[in-house]
Amino acid sequence: MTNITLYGTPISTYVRTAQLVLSAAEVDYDIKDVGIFNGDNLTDSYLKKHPFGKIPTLEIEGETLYEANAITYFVNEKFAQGKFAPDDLWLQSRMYQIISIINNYLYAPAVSVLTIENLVKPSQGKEIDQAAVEGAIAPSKTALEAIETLVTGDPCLLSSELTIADFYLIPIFFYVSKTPQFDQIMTNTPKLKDWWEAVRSLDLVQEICG
Ligand SMILES: N[C@@H](CCC(=O)N[C@@H](CS)C(=O)NCC(=O)O)C(=O)O
Repeated sequence: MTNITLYGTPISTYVRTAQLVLSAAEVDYDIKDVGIFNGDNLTDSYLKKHPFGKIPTLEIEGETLYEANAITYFVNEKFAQGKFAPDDLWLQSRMYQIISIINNYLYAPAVSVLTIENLVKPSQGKEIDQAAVEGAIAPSKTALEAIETLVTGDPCLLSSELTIADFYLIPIFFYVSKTPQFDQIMTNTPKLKDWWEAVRSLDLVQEICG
């Protein structure tokens, strides 16, 4: 038992983002499973922690912290001396820009549609909504191409070191790279292709996503 608890199911990309920063910062924590397909996230007790019923939520120092953005910021500052955010103002701003693109433009088509339709629904015995899949290709491609223009690092997104932006994008790539539309949405993103080849086999990535 530790005094840090992460609520959420480890299949969630946002939970994995939190796990990546916690592990990279070598923080011991417990994970309490809160499922999203069985309604755990909408129970009264969980809604008291997170009024929007999303995962993850972190309990630490007697406080409850939700939103991956807040969790990754806190963990990075508290336990890693800020090393997972670039010092340079422009690179740090680019990091937040990539995170914002992921949250606002990539997650919905790439995770809520391509991942759920191709990888989750068949495992639940449900039919794939092909129209939804077709409709998610262009917005996924647009978001990835926008991120591509911001990649200045090697082998990581912004430098030679992992940042919180990598921790957001890795769990999404872990799923979307397994979908039949991956090649199609990645036609114009050679830097992201190289990035994914470099980071996918890192021990940290295998530990959390593998
Ligand atoms: N803005 C939230 C988003 C978190 C989020 O969307 N989590 C997904 C799982 S990856 C979830 O809780 N889905 C459940 C639902 O929407 O009912 C954050 O940054 O933490």
